[in-house]
Amino acid sequence: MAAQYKMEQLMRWYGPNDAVKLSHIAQAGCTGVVTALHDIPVGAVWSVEAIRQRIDMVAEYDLTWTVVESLPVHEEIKTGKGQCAQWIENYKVSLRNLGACGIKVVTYNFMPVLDWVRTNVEHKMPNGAEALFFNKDEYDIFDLFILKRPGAQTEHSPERIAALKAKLDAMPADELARVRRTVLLGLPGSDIPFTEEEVLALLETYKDVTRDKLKANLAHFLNEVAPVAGEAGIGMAIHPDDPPYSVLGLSRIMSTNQDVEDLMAAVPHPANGLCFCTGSFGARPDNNLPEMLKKWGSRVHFLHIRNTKRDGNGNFYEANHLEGDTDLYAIVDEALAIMQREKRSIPMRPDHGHKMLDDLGKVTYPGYSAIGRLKGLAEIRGLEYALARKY
Ligand code: DNO
Repeated sequence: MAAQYKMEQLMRWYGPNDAVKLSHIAQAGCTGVVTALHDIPVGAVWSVEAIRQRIDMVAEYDLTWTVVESLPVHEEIKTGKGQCAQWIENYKVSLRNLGACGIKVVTYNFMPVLDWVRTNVEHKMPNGAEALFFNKDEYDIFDLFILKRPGAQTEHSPERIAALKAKLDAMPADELARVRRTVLLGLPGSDIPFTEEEVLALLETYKDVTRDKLKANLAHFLNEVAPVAGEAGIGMAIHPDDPPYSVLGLSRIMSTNQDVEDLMAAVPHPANGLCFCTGSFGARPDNNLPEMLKKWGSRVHFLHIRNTKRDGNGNFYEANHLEGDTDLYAIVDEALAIMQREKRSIPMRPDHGHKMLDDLGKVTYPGYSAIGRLKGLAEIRGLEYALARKY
């Protein structure tokens, strides 16, 4: 006997410009892709026509598209300012259109200004493969001396600022340029980084948005859209903060178990759920991932599986899937238990992977080269195959 319900194996695809082709994803053994209409400006409606066109494109390779990542949330929804109400109405229309086309899960995040942040997307592993890295000192150097964010100086001791300044002075120009370029990337599906001016202008709009206010704005958004999603047959899946702590002096509100608890209490609608990203939640030592997955299992609409290795000083790199701080054996075991209990398959994608082998010379989205993700997928698949015998 083996488990009846297994994870649905998907891979992210950035669309027709992605160096990783649909044929590659099909050859990896996936049944579908996770994608988004990245060309549509944030906030604008996704039409049925545009959604159908993408579904048909993917279907040519016998792949499905049922999980969106992301339907982005406009910054004015996060700040609760400007055209907030209009952007929420647009979001509802997009959800109805997506539901009418058979989409089942919509992933989004509520991270202010920047999506994910790293300081190096080409960190050399001892074996020559490349990993994504977040270095706290380098990030603070960017914040203090490149972005020169107002208020940043007050967040550190004078000793730390002096030490960081000394580190900055000793840094080769190309390394500094790499940090700047990488932190400003922050936009999935785009290779056009922000400028410092853009970031500072956006930060201004968050000036009076306290942590409680940001949480209230998220709850307001979800109270509006979750019923619409529910009617459209869609589960909303919020992506945790990455990294799961404050960036640019801004609050982040989806980093811990308590944050999940607050969100579920504020919006009990069953369409309000999680994209359980083991890499993002796992970058914090105080998050117990197997316990969190167990607790929120019925609200997990989508799984991102990857691993990180922390050093205790706020630095982490993305480790091989089975080698970081998170116990993926326990995670996959728990996912199998949830799926059998609830009689459903949870969509899953191997999140990120090292850049390796023939991919090393290619231009790919950071974290999203083909071979590293295929390796991760194969390992997760093997783990699930073995564990499924228990059920
Ligand atoms: C990074 C991704 C994120 C994620 C968004 C979801 O690799 O996991 O960019 O797609 O935060 O909205």
